[in-house]
Amino acid sequence: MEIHYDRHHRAYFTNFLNAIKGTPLEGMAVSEIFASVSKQPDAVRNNGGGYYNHIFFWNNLAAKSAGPSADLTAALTKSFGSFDKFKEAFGTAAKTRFGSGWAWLYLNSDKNLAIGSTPNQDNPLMDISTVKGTPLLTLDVWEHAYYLKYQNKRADYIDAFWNVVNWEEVNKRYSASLK
Ligand code: MN3
Repeated sequence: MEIHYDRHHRAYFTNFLNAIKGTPLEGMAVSEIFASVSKQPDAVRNNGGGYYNHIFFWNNLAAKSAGPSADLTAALTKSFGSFDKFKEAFGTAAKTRFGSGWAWLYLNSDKNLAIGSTPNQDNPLMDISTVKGTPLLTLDVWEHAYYLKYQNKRADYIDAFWNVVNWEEVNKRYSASLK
């Protein structure tokens, strides 16, 4: 985690700042940049995504994991059948993302919960993403996220993720996304 945070994440942050330096993007919110990222150089897409996705990921981790709120539980049940089925579907999205990328729980434009994954450092706020909406929960499935501890066992890393999900944060994101 220390290497992930202090080296990988820092590199995206530094490279993102360098990529937007002296351009109009410097004055824009990152969500605005993502909304038209298809018109930007790859350095903005990849490093901007790497910068944002990691912050979003750290904030949905906590030492102690409670659970989804009553409202979020009801919505998860409506969309996926049950909380366990949601975990299974999210896990499948994380396991089946070929190569490097991210798994997401997000709110789609119909205000329904959906699960998907993005390649590389793309995310659901980007205009070029096939998975679009308001992100609520994410898991980094780049090898750098798990290789030191789990080696090639991505599935074990995904199972362990459920012990450290910061549901309080996800609950807040969910209520905010409905407004
Ligand atoms: Mn990472």
